[in-house]
Amino acid sequence: MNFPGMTPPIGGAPGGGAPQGMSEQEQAMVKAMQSAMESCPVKTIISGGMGFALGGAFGLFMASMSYDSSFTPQGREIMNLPWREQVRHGFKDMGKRSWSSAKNFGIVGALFSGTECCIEGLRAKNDLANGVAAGCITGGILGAKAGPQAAAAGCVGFAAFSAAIDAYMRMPFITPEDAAYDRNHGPIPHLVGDKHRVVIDGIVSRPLSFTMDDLRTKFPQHEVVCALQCAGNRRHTMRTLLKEVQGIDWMDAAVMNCKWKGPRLRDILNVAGMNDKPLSPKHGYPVRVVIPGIAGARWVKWLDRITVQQEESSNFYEQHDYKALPPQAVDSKSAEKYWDKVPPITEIPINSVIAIPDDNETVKLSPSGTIEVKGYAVPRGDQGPITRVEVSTDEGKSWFAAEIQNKRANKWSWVLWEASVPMEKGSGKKILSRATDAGGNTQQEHSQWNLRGVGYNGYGLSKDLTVV
Ligand SMILES: Nc1nc2c(c(=O)[nH]1)N[C@H]1C(S)=C(S)[C@@H](COP(=O)(O)O)O[C@H]1N2
Ligand SMILES: [Mo]
Repeated sequence: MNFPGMTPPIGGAPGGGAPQGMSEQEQAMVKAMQSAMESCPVKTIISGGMGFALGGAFGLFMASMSYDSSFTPQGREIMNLPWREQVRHGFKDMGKRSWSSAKNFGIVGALFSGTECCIEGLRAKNDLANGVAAGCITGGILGAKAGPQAAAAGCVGFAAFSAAIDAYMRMPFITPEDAAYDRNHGPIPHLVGDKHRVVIDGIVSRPLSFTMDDLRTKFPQHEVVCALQCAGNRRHTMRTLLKEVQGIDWMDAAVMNCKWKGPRLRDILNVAGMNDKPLSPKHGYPVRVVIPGIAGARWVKWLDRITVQQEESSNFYEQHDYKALPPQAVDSKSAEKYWDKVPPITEIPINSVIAIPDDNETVKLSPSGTIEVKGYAVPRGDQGPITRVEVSTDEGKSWFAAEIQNKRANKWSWVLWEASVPMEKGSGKKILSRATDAGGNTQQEHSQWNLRGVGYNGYGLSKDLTVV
């Protein structure tokens, strides 16, 4: 596993252009972010680096409460944490340290989440406003006994507080750019946004050309949260579990779940933003195609031309790569006769991956004999959201339901999940995961081997574990 950034792939790409790897530090950061995903909001906040805003909100909250319980000293301690410093050093043990103070917020937390739940039911929708409203009500109730003014301040303070929690908690669901994989068949062009144009030609009545400004201002702008996944995601598992394949040795993280923004192709075109920021050169600046549910290879970056035509593109990556060849194609030579008989990959199949624990790790059983397992799952095409993730610690004989964490999940996005599952002590142990989506697609133990190692979606696997 590797998550949610990536493992630097080994080996070159056909057509040149090695993909960008993550530094060790970046990978550590990704791991750390993952542990920050753990559910306690306070823990998350403290690790969050919401910095000034959060400190302020927290201060307001604390000040508004005539709430002299044992958490006051901890509250002070929380406010004194050097946020940025902490973030830089990773969240993990900070999470532990703040856990005890987190527990002291039990009442507040219960009240808060109860309120949020109700509001969510009423609004039948989960967005930032719910958290804010719940925060306001919680803060108001807590402050009420100190009078109307305190109640109002409590409302504002706690609402800000919960907005900050929410915003931060969402980070892992949305992959930040610096944790996102990138894949380039050639060198990254460093284009000048103001000079760039996208041409529309082919069988159109009037060929057109648009500037980036046109794309942003002449068409309604749309946003979509969805997973972008390389068709070669998990190729490493296919190669090691089934048989050698050709292609970059992607581990489990050639995937990112981001927010994309821009005009619809239907409204003439395309996309200009990623996670509320302009695209970076490696992700296609100034404009790329965004096709939710479809393999990354089709998300053309540095887009400069859309040609409307009646036949498939003759582009190399459309015709001579990114196809799931039949198993009879065992090498480049025997593959030749299949390229024009097999359709290009569009949808990527449903998948799940175990991020924690990692292969070869030693894990300690909890007093009740369970271990914590975490990962991601992506639906097939547009058939999400993921409705079920199950985990097995006995080679697939029995399965335990994992908890899906993202209420914001949609039909194209990934979900992050976690499970607490019983496990026997010993070495050479493995854990499996399997996901099901709203379309009823589910993972099988293995997927069919193909020469290019695309679309691997056998059970999520963490192996060679030592359980103590
Ligand atoms: N112009 C161009 N677009 C491209 C590619 C490329 O090499 N050139 N690679 C494709 C592939 S194979 C993938 S998986 C995605 C990766 O997008 P990312 O680099 O933003 O992760 O971009 C696609 N778009
Ligand atoms: Mo890809």
